[in-house]
Amino acid sequence: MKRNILKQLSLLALASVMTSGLCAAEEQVMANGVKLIDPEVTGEEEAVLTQAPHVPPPITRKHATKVVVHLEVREVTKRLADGVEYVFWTFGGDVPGSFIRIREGDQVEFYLNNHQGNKMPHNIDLHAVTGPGGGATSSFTAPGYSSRFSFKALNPGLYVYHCATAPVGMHVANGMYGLILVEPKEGLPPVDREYYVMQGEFYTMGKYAEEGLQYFDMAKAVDERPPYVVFNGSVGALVGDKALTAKVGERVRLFIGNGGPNLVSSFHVIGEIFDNVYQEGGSQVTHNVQTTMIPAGGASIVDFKVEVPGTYILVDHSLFRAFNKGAIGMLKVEGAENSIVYTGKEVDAVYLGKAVDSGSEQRVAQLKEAVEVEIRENPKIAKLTKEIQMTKGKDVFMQTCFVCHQANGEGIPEQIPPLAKSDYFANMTDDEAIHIVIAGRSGEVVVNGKKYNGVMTPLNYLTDDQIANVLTYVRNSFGNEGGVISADAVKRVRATIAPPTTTSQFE
Ligand code: HEC
Ligand SMILES: [Cu+2]
Repeated sequence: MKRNILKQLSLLALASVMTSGLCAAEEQVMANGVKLIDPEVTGEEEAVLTQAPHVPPPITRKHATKVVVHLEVREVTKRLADGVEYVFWTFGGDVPGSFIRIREGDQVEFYLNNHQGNKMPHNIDLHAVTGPGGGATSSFTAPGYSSRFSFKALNPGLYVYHCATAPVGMHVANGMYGLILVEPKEGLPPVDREYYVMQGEFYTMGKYAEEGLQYFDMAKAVDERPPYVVFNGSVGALVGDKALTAKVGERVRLFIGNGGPNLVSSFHVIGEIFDNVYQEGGSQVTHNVQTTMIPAGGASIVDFKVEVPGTYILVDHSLFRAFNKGAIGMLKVEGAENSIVYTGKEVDAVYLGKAVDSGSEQRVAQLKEAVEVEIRENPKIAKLTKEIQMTKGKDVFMQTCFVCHQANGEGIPEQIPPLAKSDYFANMTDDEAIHIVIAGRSGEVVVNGKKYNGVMTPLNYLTDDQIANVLTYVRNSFGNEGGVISADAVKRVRATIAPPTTTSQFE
């Protein structure tokens, strides 16, 4: 690994010369001692990087400069959907990676920093780079190292960047992509709002919405069967209070990318028509477009004026991706009604929630809304919160406990003890109940006067929330009466139990 790095480093100067013909504004010394200076470039600045959906401010300067970019690779565990976590590999800590904005003719001095806490080497291929690998050959970086290379932004446009370390598809599937905008010399026409939206698929071992930490599934990736297709790295990243916003009369520009790694996006905003589309992120502008195609590893710039207030829904118009896999976002437009352009009621979040979610998710969403209504000093809150736990806990029960303890907790005579009206369960402390789920149980047990002698396997792969919810469900179902068990209690008990030798249900 280290040797490889050194080799890459020694190739750096050479690679950057090959990349751009002329190199960074500062003197670039070639192997033969000749110094190269880009006569077009004056000054130097640090690039402003932003996380989606934010975009760095438009470039106002009228000359090319040297732009220094420091981009840090982080491997982070984050939310993919409610109750679902994933280990994302990121450029800048989030999916998609930080938005980079430069100007045509700029000299970019690029530092790729691979955080020391990471496990994998990474590199970067920027489609805005002219040169071998788009920078990938010069930026292969081990954890705890930093690589530098330089390039000149020859072509204006909106470009994808991504990791190109083998297995490339996997690095991209884990979230290693972002956008770099090379503004044309004359700049882009001014608009009121600019946003950054990037689509990508996630290939998880579990089905869509299956709770817990999810691992990458190579077979599904090869078959191009993603459980998730999302905007900005997670289900709901642009929904509700995270929706994009605008005011009536404003012009909105979206920089849209598609990280893939496999699917082509049919990007559409329900209820809007794109006035201008820079197809595939290039310089050709078409007008009056309903749906624009964004290839994997491609991008598009669209802008449109918002004339009517309401909620506009961003989708991949391959609609099962939108309604069943997460490819949905929102643009909320506030302002005065314009009944000449449109009269009638708007699509609202609740309606959409019904289309998106499963039955129990709907119920949870409704209850959460009710909690918000009651939140002002009302004793009903505790009851509603308990109901949320029970609704979620039922899902866990039907996925996990039900095969043995049966749908109504009645158990199986002589084999599996009942949970319904179990005196044993009723007399058990919450901590003991938690302990059984995490660590399992075997040996003789007497429940309601009957002896059982079986094995309950440890269910330690369930999350703290899942265990808290399922036990709360069992405590208050099948004729049982009991209280609420919190995720904190589970966490506390889990800490007292020695970690299992196998940690995942996939082993
Ligand atoms: C693989 C089958 C299996 C699964 C899955 C399973 N259990 Fe059990 N469970 C058993 C067996 C068998 C026993 C009795 C163990 C013994 O004899 O010591 C038991 C005992 C119990 C007991 C104590 C005895 C009683 O009836 O009160 C509780 C509480 C319990 N399980 C809860 C759960 C919960 C909650 C889940 C789901 C999160 C679950 N179990 C999943 C098989 C299972
Ligand atoms: Cu990588």
